[in-house]
Amino acid sequence: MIRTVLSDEVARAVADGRPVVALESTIFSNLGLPSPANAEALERCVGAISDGGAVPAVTAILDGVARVGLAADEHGRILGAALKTAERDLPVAIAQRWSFGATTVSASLALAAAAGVSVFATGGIGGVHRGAGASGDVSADLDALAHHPVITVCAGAKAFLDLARTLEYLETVGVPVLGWRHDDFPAFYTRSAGLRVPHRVESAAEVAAVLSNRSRKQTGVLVGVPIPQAAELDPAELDAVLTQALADCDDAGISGAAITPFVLGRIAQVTDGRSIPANLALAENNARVAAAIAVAVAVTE
Ligand code: PSU
Ligand code: MN
Repeated sequence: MIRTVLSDEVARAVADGRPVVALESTIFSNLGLPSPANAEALERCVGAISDGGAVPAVTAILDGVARVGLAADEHGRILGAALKTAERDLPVAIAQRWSFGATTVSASLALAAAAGVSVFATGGIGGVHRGAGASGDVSADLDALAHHPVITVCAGAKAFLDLARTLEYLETVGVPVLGWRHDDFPAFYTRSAGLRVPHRVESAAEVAAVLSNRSRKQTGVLVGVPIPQAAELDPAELDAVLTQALADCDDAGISGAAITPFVLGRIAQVTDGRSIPANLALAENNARVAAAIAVAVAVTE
């Protein structure tokens, strides 16, 4: 297993079986939210986890070391320029001593599992891209969900993916997908894209019980939490922006990892910046729900 360095606070909590919630660092870096929203997002997510009675554990590669939990005075380091670090990039980031490797969902799950942390909060996971039949673009996040024993709390997947195929993939690899007090799989900026989740849950205790009763002990659990109603964007407006932005990507030859920043920039532009507070609201809300789940898991374990 990959060697991780835990902060003192996270190490003590893990040793004592107290609740911990891992966070990724990509959303807080220059690859995710623009400044100063990224700093606000970090503060609100960390605050929501602490207020919920859990210990926040930001994951990152710093100076070639895989870290789980950062000291408060290190938070500034993850707000800047980063190299995107998915799970397969972790050994390269260590071997080449990257100054700051920003963890995606897949890398965060790998580090959380290695550190003994069983709950992780993020904004949106990666998934099956539209047109994946031709491009083959399926996020490594899905494979990581299937192979690390961690509960991921998200507001759905990235806004512009093929959500139906993402759900099909998760079914095939045996990841339980749960709707948090909600019948539909959330669609990031909006509460639903019209797709049902296989199972709805009402409580953190239920989620903890799902984790402890899995037949395959390496498999994760995915919890979809809809964006709070007050922060939701207009689904029709969003759909139009996405379709146009993806067509523009095609025309301009933008592909792979460059798609996300381009499309997110376009959404921010067209919604007059309203996508940013929406993103902060859903990230904080997920962190709050993840803390409650971590508390329930700590009681169960
Ligand atoms: N969701 C977003 N924006 C992002 C991501 C997710 O709205 O930037 C990040 C997360 O870190 C996620 C990663 O794990 O993108 C997935 O990237 P890819 O599709 O290249 O696997
Ligand atoms: Mn990809």
